[in-house]
Amino acid sequence: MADTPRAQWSDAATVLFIADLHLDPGRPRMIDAFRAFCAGPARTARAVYILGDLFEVWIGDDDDNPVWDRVLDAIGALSARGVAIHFMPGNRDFLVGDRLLARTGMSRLDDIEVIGLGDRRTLLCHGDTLCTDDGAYQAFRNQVRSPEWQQDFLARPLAERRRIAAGLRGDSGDAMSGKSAGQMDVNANALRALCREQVVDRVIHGHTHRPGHDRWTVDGKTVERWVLADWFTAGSMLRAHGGVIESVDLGTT
Ligand code: LP5
Ligand code: MN
Repeated sequence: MADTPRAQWSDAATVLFIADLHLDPGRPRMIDAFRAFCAGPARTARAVYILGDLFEVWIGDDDDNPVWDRVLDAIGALSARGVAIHFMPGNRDFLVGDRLLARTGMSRLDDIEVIGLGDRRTLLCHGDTLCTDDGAYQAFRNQVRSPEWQQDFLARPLAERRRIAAGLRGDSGDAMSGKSAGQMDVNANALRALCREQVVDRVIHGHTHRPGHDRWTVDGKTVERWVLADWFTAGSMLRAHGGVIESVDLGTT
């Protein structure tokens, strides 16, 4: 028997989904694009779901880079207007903590969430856990998601955390150049197993940076999948409204 979804949105509500923005102090135009999203289309929504990698790297809520104020203030202003903003951690920003959530008014999602969109049970995840052919990444993930490791990392000075994160980005880039595209994509069996376990008719995820919309057969039933686009060259979102989901290109500012 399927669990009751944590949230249920009627077809009359507008619900938005974004992921993989990779906001970075070195890419101010995308920070502007995100602020424009918060001050524009997001205001028309009842809820916004951020499905991971909002930040290029998040090294702790005490990061004092003033650029983050521009991002966090925009989110705070949106939630102050009554839009429910949900944050799911990705592989770049799993260190987002309670301080940032309190400041912005966002609520934290689990790594796997099922919501009701109209009469469709919709599973939300970042997407990295479905990349089961990437054993090196999954081992890395297990390590950095352990509370002990996180406590140790967060206790280090900011400058040292910045250096470690930059080193990991380099190591990850080197590792990825030795992996095939298929190995870094979602594993079909993992996706089907999750759909079966969670009894869903729809999946929305990001992480792979391969936006698309396709259909899967799971035990004879059709499951619809949407993969969110990244924000490397332009903003992008999925909008659910009136029983329909559409992909919307937000452009740049
Ligand atoms: O992010 P993306 O899409 O480029 O690549 C991911 C996987 N890489 C990662 C690593 C991050 O990019 C590194 C930055 C994270 C910063 C987090 C905040 C700071 C905390 C510091 C944490 C130590 O997620 C990549 C996948 C790819 O997606 C596709 O799915 O392939 O995975 C890797 O490249 C991982 C490597 O295969 C193995 C790890 C290399 C690093 C080894 C150092 C081990 C040190 C352990 C520290 C405790
Ligand atoms: Mn990711």
